[in-house]
Amino acid sequence: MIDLPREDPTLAALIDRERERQETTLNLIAAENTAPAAVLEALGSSFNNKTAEGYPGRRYHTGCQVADEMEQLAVDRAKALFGAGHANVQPHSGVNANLAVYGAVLNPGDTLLSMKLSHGGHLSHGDPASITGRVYRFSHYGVNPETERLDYDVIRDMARKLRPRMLVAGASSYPRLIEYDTLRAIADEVSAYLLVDMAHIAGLVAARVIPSPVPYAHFVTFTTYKTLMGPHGGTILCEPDFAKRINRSIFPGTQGTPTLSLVAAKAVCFHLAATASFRATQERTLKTAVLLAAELSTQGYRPVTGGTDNHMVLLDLRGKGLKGDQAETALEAAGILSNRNVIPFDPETTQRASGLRLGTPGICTRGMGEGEVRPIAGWIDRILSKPADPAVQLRVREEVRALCRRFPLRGTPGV
Ligand code: DSN
Repeated sequence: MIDLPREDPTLAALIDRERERQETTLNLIAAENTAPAAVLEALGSSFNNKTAEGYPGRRYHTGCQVADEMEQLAVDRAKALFGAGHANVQPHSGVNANLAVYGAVLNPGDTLLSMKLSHGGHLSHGDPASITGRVYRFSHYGVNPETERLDYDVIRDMARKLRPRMLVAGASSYPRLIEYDTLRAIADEVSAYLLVDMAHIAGLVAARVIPSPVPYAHFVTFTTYKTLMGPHGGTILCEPDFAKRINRSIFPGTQGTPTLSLVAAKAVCFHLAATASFRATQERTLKTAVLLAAELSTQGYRPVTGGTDNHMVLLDLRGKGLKGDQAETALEAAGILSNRNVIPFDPETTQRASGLRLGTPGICTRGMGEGEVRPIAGWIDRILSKPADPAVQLRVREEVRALCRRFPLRGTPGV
């Protein structure tokens, strides 16, 4: 940074401290990642200065020739990356993307069927605390109490009874694959649309290391900053027949001018996600998550569903006599970042939670792999075995720092 320290030293110092925090801690927050420097450069580019309501070739401002070319590039790259018929790259966020899909084909008061937040779903899938839950009438399916996995027979029965206009799938704390073909068959049987929100797994899908919902869903939404390693923003993919309705639902339906610097950063992100090195990172992300679940299992922690098929591990801490908030705090003191999370049928509140969600995208992006996961699992166990012991936390903190020095972050500019 050149100008910021001079123009605004207070803010520059905060950026520097945040970079230092990220550099010296192990990020196991499943919803986070580190964007490459190229993505951040696009985010901080001249496109920030351009207002461009509308879409390429149909803007409400002049001077949009370059912006049009850039947005079209982002759209084409998103379509090619995921094999989609249409892409809208303007959503400011994943929630905006979901809102726009609902608004494109539903009326307020319509019935939808989605996964319960407490079983792994997302706020924007109709939770009462979200505007989505106030505008539409959502019912929710959960996981089977024995297997802790989706029970497609139950979902089918619910769909037959409810006749929802839309079936919503996708989750933020479900560590298993979702059967998109089965869900599409259920949706077709009851004449519902199928929306899959693949925010958490978009990078794994882009790298083709897990199955894609794109061939099965009418609509697919995702954020670009999680496994996909891009900027904070959303994208909608859909069949070409819905393109006009989706575009209108974003602008002017729910957003004004797109944040063009964000669109540019998404274009970079889609470009990088098509490379061999991105694919290698996603493969490592998957393998290390499976290993993390296995290592922690060996140490007596119970992964919900017994393991993982994706980048996250959801631990049930009840067998260890721990709550999620205690575990999260103790680990953070040692420089290991995670988050408390409710588990299916959790007796605790979301503030306490019986679970801890861990993810491997952050550590794999900085180059760590299976060799590093074993000691990390050991540190987690050492901390959680004595969660109130600052001496243990201090010792592990030093080991975490040493590991972080061996795998420096790339792409987080400091002062
Ligand atoms: N959806 C939230 C999460 O999974 O943590 C934020 O990305």
